Amino acid sequence: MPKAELHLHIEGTLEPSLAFALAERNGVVLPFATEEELRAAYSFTDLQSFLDLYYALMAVLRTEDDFADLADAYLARARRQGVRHAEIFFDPQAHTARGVPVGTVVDGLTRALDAAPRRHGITTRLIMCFLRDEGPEAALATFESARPYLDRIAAVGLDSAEVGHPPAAFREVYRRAREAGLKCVAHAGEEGPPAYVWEALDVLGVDRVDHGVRSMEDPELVARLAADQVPLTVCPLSNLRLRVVDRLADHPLPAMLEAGLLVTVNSDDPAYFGGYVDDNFTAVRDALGLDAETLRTLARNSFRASFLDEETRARYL
Ligand code: ES4
Ligand code: ZN
Repeated sequence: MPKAELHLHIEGTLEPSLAFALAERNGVVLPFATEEELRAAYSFTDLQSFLDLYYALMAVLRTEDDFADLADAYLARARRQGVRHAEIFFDPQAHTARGVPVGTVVDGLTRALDAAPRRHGITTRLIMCFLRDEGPEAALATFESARPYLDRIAAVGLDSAEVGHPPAAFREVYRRAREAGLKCVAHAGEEGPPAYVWEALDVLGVDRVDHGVRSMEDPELVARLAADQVPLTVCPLSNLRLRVVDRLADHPLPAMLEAGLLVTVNSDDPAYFGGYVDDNFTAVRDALGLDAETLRTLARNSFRASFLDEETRARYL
C-alpha cells in the first residue's frame, strides 16, 4: 500500500551491518566486537537507555559519503515497504558535537535524497531537529549555523530526552524558523505529559505533533487536536520497545482514530525498534485487529499530514 513516512530519524536507520562497515571504512573502534555483541546491547527499556546507544553508534558517521550511504540504504528499504514519500529527521548537534560540520551532514543526506525520485521512486523532505536536552541556546546556535542550508530543509523539529525539557523554552528558535519559511514539528507526549503537547501547539505553533500518544490523557487536548486536525505521527513499535505501552494490544491508536484524530503510522528508529514502516502497519493490524479500511485510512492520512504541495498530495488521496 502506497504510504508516506513522516516520523523517521535517519540516524535511527543505522543497521548493525552498516555500522560495522562504516567503522571499518573510517577506522573507528566500536565498543562492540561483533554484530552479535552489538545486537545484545539493544536491551534498552526507556527513551534514555535507547538514546545512549543511538548516540554512541553515530560515532561511525563521519563523511559526506557516510550520510549519503545511510540515507540511500533507508530509501531502498522504505520503497520495499510501500513508501512513496519520506519526511526525514536528522540531528545536526549529534554530529557537530563530534566535529562533523553541519554542511557535511546536509550535503551527504541531500545527495541521496536528490537521487531518490529516480533511483527509488520516493520524494523526500528534510527536517532538522534540535536536541531538547542541549537547551534553547544550543538550538539557536544550530539554527544560525544551518542558515546557508535552509533551502534544502523543509521544517524544524525537537527530539531527544523529553521529560524535564518542555517545548516552551524553544519559542525563539521556532519563531526564527517560521520567519525563514520553514514548517514546524516537535516530539511531544511520548514520555512527556499532555502539557507538553499544549505547549508545542500554543507556544511553538507546530504544524504536526510527533508521537502525541499521551494526549489521550487530556480530553480537552483531544478535542483541540481533532478540531484543528493536527496530524500526530504515531510510532507503534517504538512505543512498545521504549515501554510507552506494555503490550501493542494496549496501544491507544484505535482510540485516537475513534476520537477523530489525524493519526499516521511511522517507524521512528527502525534499526532499533524491530521494524520499518510496513512492519508497524502489520504489527498494529495483528495486535489491534485493524481492518483493511482502517489501514487504508492510515495510509491516506500519511499523505494528508505530509508537507507535499496540495496538487501532489491530491494525487495520492
Ligand atoms: C527518538 Cl523515539 C525518539 N524520541 C525522541 N528523540 C529521538 N531521537 C531519536 N529517536
Ligand atoms: Zn522520534
